[in-house]
Amino acid sequence: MAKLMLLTLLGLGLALFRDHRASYQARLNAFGEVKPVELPNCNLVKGIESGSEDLEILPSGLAFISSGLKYPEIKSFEPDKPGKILLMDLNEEDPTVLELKITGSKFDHSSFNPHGISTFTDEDNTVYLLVVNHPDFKSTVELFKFQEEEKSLLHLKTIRHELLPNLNDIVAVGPEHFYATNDHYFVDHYLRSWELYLGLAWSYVVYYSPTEVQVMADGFDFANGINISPDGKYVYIGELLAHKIHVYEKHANWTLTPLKVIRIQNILTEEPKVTRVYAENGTVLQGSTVASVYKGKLLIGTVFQKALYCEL
Ligand SMILES: [Ca+2]
Repeated sequence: MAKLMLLTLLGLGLALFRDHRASYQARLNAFGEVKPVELPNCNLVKGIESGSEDLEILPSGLAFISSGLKYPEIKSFEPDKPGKILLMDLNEEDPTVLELKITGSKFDHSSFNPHGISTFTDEDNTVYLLVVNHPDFKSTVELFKFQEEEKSLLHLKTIRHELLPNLNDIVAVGPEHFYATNDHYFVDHYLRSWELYLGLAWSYVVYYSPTEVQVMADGFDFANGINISPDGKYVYIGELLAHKIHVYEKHANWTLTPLKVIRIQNILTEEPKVTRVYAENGTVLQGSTVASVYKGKLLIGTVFQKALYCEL
């Protein structure tokens, strides 16, 4: 009898495992095919070989690029080198990248592992760069002041908080104020794997300021990129494994109200909800994560590899 019970439980477990495996593969879009969509004039950005996971372009055309992310189970072409922040001036004819020097005595450069980034420009035109960092695979936000003349970043502060345990991306709404995505609920590596595999959708978004830290949205199946509309009224959150982009209304007290969900589907039909401007099967770019536009040009970044600059 005990053996029968054990076998039944084993059978049930295997069935559950198989069901979850199928849905896990669908969530990852593991067997999705990429039909190429080409742009007429694309060039790989010289000097980016080990990732450009996130980037942001200032209205002046200066682009910050986060490069060299090391993440469990993700390939790194420079495993022994710290990550870096690159600067690219998109006003140049054939723009190249320059590594920004980091100054400030309290910053440990050797463990720098930059992920999502965001800028905030003050009333006096001071540009702050906020960077998600994973020193020793932990999560912090590093606050820098951009010094354009010196082409450097002055490190001002490291922000850590118990509600910021698994940071992916941030969007700054003040010099020390931001919304951030936590892409997992658990910190433990083993529990994180199960959380993802079972599709628990416990990932969440936090508002941080020096005086208030609060979960503002939750229930995501891997909350990933986050951004804000140019008028500052709406916050967009990418839900990676559900293939959705959520649009939230931002209120004066920083709370978020869900407005609508854009599903990334029917992309190649007559009436797409989203237009695909560029697609490629991995021979040029692998694992693209981010793209932004400046004066008719498109800059595309990748998790661990190169970056591409195209005319739209
Ligand atoms: Ca970002």
